[in-house]
Amino acid sequence: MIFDILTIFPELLDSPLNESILRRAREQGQIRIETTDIRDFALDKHSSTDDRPFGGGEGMVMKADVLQGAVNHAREQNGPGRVILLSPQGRAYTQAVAEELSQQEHLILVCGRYEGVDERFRATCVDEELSIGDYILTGGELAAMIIVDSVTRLLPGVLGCADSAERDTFSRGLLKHPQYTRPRVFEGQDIPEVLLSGNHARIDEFRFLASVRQTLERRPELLAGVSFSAAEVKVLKQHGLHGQIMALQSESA
Ligand code: 9D3
Repeated sequence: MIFDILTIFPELLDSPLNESILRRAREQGQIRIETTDIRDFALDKHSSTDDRPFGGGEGMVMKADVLQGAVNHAREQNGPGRVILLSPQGRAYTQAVAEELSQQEHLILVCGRYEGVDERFRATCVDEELSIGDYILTGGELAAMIIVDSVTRLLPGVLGCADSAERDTFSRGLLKHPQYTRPRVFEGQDIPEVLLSGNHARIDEFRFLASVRQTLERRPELLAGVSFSAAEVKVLKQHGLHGQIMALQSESA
């Protein structure tokens, strides 16, 4: 998979792309990441990448002609690709979108800065606009890193079995249960007794209930999309949790 990242601050991307799993995926050739400095495609003697908005007002707008030059360069280098603009106006990025993007061969990620990009660039060159959440960043670069990180770990062979993608928080829509390691007692707090029992059926049930309780407390809206087996429903009923969950699931239906 090829990620082309178009930015006016290519150095901002260096350290996240050169450590840990992303570094290994690059070294093993599972991903290729190329950064393009948008400024290299500026057309005037000052190398401008932005200009004042028609109609007046605060802030600067990234120039459509310059951005188009950078996108065309990425296409010439690496072939056609899906052009994604990172912006606060985008569709919400989720694990489902990550899974969809992981099926593509070439993503061209365009990082905005300033107040935004010229609407005609969006209309003619952009396939999809994505936001990573409802908070304000200084630009799209860190959002692009989040997309590279979350898509890369879904590619076949990138994760070892120890960190397999299916066992994660979002794979079944519940938050992960709390975990413990040595020392057994920390700050006067012992670990739950059941974890020392060696009874794996009891441990699985304890962890399942801890996941459900944690999700109810912190992210109840996630429970709307979770389905439970008959055996799980029985456990939820035994612990008085079934009613609450049914209420959350029917709210959204
Ligand atoms: C004053 C209006 N702001 C729009 C909500 C202006 C503005 C704020 C921040 C324009 C650009 C930015 C920079 N942010 C991004 O480029 C960005 C972003 C974000 O701020 N939040 C969540 N996802 C993303 S993806 C790109």
